[in-house]
Amino acid sequence: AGTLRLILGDQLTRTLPVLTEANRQSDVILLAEVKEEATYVKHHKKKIILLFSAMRHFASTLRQDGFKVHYRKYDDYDNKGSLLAEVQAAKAAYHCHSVVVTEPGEYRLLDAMQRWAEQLDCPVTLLPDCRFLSTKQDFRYWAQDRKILRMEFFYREMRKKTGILMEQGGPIGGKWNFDSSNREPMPVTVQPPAPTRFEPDDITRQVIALVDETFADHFGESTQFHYAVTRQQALQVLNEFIAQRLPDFGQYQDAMRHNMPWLFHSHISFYINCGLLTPGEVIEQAETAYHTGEAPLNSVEGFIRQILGWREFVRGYYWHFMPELKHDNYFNARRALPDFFWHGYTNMNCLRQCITDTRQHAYAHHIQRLMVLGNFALLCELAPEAVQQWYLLVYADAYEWVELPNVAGMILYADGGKLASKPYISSGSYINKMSDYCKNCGYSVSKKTGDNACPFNYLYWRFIDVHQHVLRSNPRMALIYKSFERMGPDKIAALRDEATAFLTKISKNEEV
Ligand code: DLZ
Repeated sequence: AGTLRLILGDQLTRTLPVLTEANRQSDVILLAEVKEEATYVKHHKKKIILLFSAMRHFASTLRQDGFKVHYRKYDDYDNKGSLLAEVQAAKAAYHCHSVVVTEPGEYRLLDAMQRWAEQLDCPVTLLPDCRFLSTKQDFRYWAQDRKILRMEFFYREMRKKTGILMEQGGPIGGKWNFDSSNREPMPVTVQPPAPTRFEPDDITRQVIALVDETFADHFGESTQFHYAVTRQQALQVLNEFIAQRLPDFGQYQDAMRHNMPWLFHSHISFYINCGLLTPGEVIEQAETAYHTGEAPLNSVEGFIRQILGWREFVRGYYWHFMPELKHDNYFNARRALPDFFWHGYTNMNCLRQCITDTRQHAYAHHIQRLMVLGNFALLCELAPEAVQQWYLLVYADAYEWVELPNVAGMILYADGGKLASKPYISSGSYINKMSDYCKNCGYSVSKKTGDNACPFNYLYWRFIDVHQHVLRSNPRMALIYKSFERMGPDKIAALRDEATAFLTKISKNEEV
């Protein structure tokens, strides 16, 4: 009898110690598709297809390499429905004397696993997740004496510690951050290359049929599934991104275009977050592209910052502030999610575009998530827990460790500014500058009030008005409050009335 080694659906990485330390003769590797994980929120159909198919492919490569694998399909007649029950059954079937698992990415599951040793009546070892370039402890140590936690400073420490994009002790190019060159709208003449696509093989087709049958009531479309489901395919996505899109990624990373979800983004968060790619190899390839002259520094630095800075930072922040983070609600926001967050039918073209992309692909890029959908959620004071759940289930790259800090901290400012230096709100003019959505919208982005005025305009000024007692003292809001003062009380009252009428409409799920 050996050790039972559990691999979760987002831990599909060969270099994890749970596998490198395994004894191929005596140990058993368990992967299990279970109801508990697939339905604790009603994940997007494509998210389930991606994970189940990637899990099945991963299991088959393990078998080819001589591991003893116990794989539980969702529709196996005696599937037990939970990870604990599957571990229990496999442990008994193979007479294992101990269980080893890589620590999970979510607090909920880690909390449950703390009780497993007692429930299983055997030693349960949690191994660290080495797919991050810093540890939870590193973050705690960095955070302990700081009043404010800003990604930018954490990121600089990471650059110094790893030597990535560094020369002679300083940042390559003389600056840590090149975002001032990374905010270009995308001219209509620019045509981004098509994303890398894979035709579903037999395994994926079986999973699609399973998901269509079993998760019909889950969010999103299962049609036209073309994501990578193996490490080899994920590497191809990475290589094609580096060669074809990274050079332009920087300047257009905040741009949005009607009916064009993919643009110059990498589309690899799916694969990094489920383990098919490691953050280290992705960063290395991007850095190499800079040194060989294939991509400019503003693109490479901006891309690497997302992984070496932001991804590491939010993960540290998550574990530092859980479980309280989940219940933070700085603005006391209570409104339910309007129904159109699920179906996408609204006359506001920007929201319609972003929700349609999300439904179709389980993907939207960061500015769609932050400055269209998130901006709207914050301005309308949608309840944080409902918004968090939405983001967690609709995106195929979302696990709570990455979703919650982004939503509670960055999008909703629900943590009162522990993560962001100001609420990320904007009127319609920002969306108009960065996209062609407004040109195709029935609302008029240039109108602040009156018939057809863009709701983002009056919602924005209402928010500035209603929350002035807490926001006015923020130096980053000073300019906005100067403009606000210049408006005068009549105009402010008119904006507030229109906003209130709009909020009443969405509370009643009337068409907007
Ligand atoms: C997201 C997900 C889904 C949909 N299904 C499974 C599953 O059936 N089996 C499994 O091991 N993992 C699944 N996952 C990923 C887990 O939810 C994830 O490991 C935890 O949320 C921790 O990040």
